[in-house]
Amino acid sequence: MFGLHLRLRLQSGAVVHAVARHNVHKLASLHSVTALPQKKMRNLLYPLSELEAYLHRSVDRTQFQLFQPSVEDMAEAEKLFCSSPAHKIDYYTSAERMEHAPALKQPEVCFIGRSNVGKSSLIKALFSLTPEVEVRVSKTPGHTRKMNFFRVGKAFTVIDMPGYGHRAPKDFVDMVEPYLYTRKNLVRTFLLVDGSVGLQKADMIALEMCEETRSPYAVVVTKMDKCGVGVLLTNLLNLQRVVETQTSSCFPQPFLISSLHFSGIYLLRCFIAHVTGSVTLKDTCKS
Ligand SMILES: Nc1nc2c(ncn2[C@@H]2O[C@H](COP(=O)(O)OP(=O)(O)OP(=O)(O)O)[C@@H](O)[C@H]2O)c(=O)[nH]1
Ligand SMILES: [Mg+2]
Repeated sequence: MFGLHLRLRLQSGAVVHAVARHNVHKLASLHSVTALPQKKMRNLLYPLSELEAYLHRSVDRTQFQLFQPSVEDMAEAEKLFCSSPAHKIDYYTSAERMEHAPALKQPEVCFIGRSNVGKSSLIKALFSLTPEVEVRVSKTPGHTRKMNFFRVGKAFTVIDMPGYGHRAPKDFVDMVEPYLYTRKNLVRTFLLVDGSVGLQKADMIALEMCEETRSPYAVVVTKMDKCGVGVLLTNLLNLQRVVETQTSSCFPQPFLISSLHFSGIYLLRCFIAHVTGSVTLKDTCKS
């Protein structure tokens, strides 16, 4: 009933317009997700709340529920990810050094993480309602070698970063660190961690670097489709413990995603729209 009600409310506007395009993935938009059975829909929209069922009663759940906007709010946010003549989403430029970074005024969000963790795939999934925006992904680690800037109309900019770790560009530190420390309009950094392997040593170094910059960041747990619930929960709880005990600028709620199955993509779109000030949510904690 809830899904039907929502679908009716989504009948107008950019969401439906985007779905009508040929090469848009069938799960790219909320419109198609709300047509799914309730449980499947919840899995895709609020992946963390689904995992909660497996947690022991003694585990504190409050940090998993900090950001749980309504589906209507997610739909508002989703409109920002649909390109139109008045709101163009496009690849803007690439930079190898901070000095080459474009002088843009819009708020920025950037994605960092180990090579192959799924940064470019996540950005591709976020922009899946605008498939003409080309975001290159690859099986080979170290594929993204520059900072790639994508403009989302006049609302905000998304930056795909080169990875660190195996086969990463040697100058990752020269490129990304200065950006994180000095970029004035950077409103959120997303640190990606592979859900199937959990926090690695290189991730801990990145986490410390994010802490040092003192600017807000959030952790995104990727590839949740690749591992079983047991492994995912173990890695997630370990991450929670680290965030709780060793960080002060990290958003306490991790974002769980699968760029392959679109789990968590709608929620992350909404969080990005929220932190960049592009939408005013009615309620950040209502599901
Ligand atoms: N199963 C699964 N595979 C994924 C997911 N996200 C990314 N991948 C795969 O992981 C590989 C690396 O993805 P990329 O998005 O290119 O990774 P990256 O972090 O941008 O890598 P670099 O640019 O090398 O730093 C590709 O083969 C993707 O198809 C996911 O959610 N699930
Ligand atoms: Mg990449």
